[in-house]
Amino acid sequence: AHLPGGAAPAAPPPPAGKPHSAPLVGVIMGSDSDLPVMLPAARILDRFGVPYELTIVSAHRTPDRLVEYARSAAARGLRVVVAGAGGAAHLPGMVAAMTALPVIGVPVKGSSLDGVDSLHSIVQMPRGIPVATVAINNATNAGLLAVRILSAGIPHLIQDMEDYLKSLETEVMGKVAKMEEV
Ligand code: RP5
Repeated sequence: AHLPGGAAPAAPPPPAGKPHSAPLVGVIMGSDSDLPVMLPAARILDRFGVPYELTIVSAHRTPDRLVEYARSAAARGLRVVVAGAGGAAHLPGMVAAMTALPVIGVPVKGSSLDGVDSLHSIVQMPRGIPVATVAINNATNAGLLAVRILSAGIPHLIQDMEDYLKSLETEVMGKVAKMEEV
């Protein structure tokens, strides 16, 4: 796995003889405390031979890194982002707002509220910006869903989706202009 901006956590080396290839999936999480929950996603991608990167991107603590990561994801060659977070779990939704790539959210169970807080934060995305949400702590399903999405790739749809996101932004900015006239 590629690990932008940090030392490698427990990701295994690529299988012997396998050519080094650019990551297709970004597996990100809000904190290093999420790693034990998120590692099964990486293990699934290993199993299918899908190259990925694994790193920490905190919506709250590293907001600039979040913007840079999400905005550059598609251009860097990623095709799916798997984002795990706990508590007020903004990470998957904010990434989805800043990339046209599919984003899979993993609600991470914290020390209180049994992870229902994370689940509700991630699953209740308002219309327009979808996050495919798996069950609490189920990073295995996130990895599997990423593989399924990759298996159905139609490149021009990424551009079409970027255009759609732009149209949402334009629509809201029109409303901002109107509200400022009130
Ligand atoms: C979130 O806050 C992380 O995704 C993590 O699940 C939770 C707690 O983070 P730590 O206090 O353990 O770093 O941002």
